Amino acid sequence: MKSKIYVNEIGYRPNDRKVAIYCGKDAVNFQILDKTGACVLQKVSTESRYNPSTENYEVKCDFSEIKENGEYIVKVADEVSVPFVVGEDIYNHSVKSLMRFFYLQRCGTELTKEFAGEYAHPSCHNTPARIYGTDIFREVNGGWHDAGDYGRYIVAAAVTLAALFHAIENDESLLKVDMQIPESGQAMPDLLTEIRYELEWMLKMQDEATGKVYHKVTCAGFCDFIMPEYETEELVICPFSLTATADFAACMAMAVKFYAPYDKAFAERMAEAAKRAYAVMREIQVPGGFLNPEGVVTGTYEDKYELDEQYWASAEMYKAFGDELYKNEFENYVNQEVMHGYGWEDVASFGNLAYLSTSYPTDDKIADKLRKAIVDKADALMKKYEANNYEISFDEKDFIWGSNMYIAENGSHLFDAYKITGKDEYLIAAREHINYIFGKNPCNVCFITGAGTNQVYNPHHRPSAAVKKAMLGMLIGGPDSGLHDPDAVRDCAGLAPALCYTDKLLSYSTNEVTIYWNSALLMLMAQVLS
Ligand code: G3I
Ligand code: 9MR
Ligand code: ZN
Repeated sequence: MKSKIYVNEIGYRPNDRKVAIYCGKDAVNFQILDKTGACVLQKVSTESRYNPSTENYEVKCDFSEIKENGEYIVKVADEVSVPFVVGEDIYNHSVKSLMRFFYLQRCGTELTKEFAGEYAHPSCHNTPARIYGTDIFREVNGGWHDAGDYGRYIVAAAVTLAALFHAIENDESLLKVDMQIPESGQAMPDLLTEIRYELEWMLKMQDEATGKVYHKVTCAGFCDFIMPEYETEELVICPFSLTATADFAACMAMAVKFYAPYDKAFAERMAEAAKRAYAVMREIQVPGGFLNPEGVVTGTYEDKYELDEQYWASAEMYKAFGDELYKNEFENYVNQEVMHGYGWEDVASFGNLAYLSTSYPTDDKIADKLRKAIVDKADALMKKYEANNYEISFDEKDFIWGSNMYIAENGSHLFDAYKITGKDEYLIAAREHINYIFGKNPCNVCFITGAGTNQVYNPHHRPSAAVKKAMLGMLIGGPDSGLHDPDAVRDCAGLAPALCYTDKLLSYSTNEVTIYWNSALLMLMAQVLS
């Protein structure tokens, strides 16, 4: 539905802030109508303000006083918003579908109709994989397909699981969600069962002899829009990388405590794997980091800055095992320039959380320094948030590939500051990032497939394309002003940064999905909605 009024298309919880954005040059009178068409609130918007990200003027229509459950629309003159709901449980369905996505991405196993519906498929990618440049083959079946493609990448896997673990830490009720997976009903909560599916694959990607971890397993190139069992080219395991090995160590260390109560032997295997990876990660020094070897053209997750991964690993190792060595190494990394973030590329923020939450002794000065850096970062984000009409901590330069993940990530940074300072303003700002993703954005679309009124219909996701129906519960990448694919160039050239989004199957730079975008959103939702 074309409209100039943008709202969270799912809705708002009764006591949350509620703002709609109207696109126009002047302040307006706006009304909130209930389901019967009766006007339940009439107000004047804020003054209009120019927005460099949209190259347009917008005003805010704040209707936070509406707290009664029900269905509503916002009306400005003849223009109406899509209908939305006010209710306490509005996010339950989305959370469940965001979680079920991981099951539907399972590789190396049959997905049956009963659990996967139209996305059912026989087992895939289960031939032995060639270790690049050798005649050695290795069984690395399992795990989740990374994204719209069928590759499996350690860096992406590790940050996905880290975010999911933080989601659980912040909202234990996620462990009670019936994900409707084949294992549902067993003693282990569904989400932990699903995460274990990825962990078991990651363990297979560690070399027994050295403890080093292979960067990824994919075919040499990307396949067409086919179901996974039809991608039958040889699988190639790419060389070890420092980022993969460090992230692997961090992730395995984190996982231990979640599984120890259910399966001690599995937890011990992971502890051992983490220690072995950590011990050798620094030996894998390749100038410039991992790059695709000759002949392989799939995703690289290339990353020139590898210190943040080591920083994160040392913090998780200390938190999990308490050895002085890990503490000393972390405290050494603190004095160096590391990249903070919760994305695949910059991971140091995970390290901060680990150090600040360990039950082993920490250095007060270092802990204070970390807390100050977290609050400073959030304050910088707050400035952007206040300046942005859509109430996201972005300026016009921030709309890059996977912008929706950075939206979620920034929300988590704001939440971190809330936890440290207790100041509600950070929490309120963090929640606005969720409203943006669910439809309060200038693209006028709910960025989670299958949710809202203005939906994403053509995600760059092979099973969705093969079945000709968008799978539910996938956070798509969102606007990317870099115009990194031909469809984005064709549809978005000349558009303002925040509008560089196109719902085209071939627009992988704006309309793809990934496991770590879903997990970033789940982490934020668990933090600020529970
Ligand atoms: O970090 C720079 C930033 O400093 C700069 O201002 C900005 C300007 O464009 O670029 C930033 O780098 C971008 C980087 O993502 C940041 O995350 C690159 O331009 C952009 O090309 C890069 O995109 C990555 C893409 O792979 C291409 O490498 C995405 O983040 C990443 O999510 C994506 O991952 C792919 C996998 O390789 C394969 N599977 C699908 C998956 C999703 O598209
Ligand atoms: O489908 C691929 C997607 O998962 C990647 O993120 C993207 C960038 O690496 O590449 C996509 O594959 C395209 C390839 O790069 C160029 N030819 C068309 C492919 C499918 O759109
Ligand atoms: Zn597969």
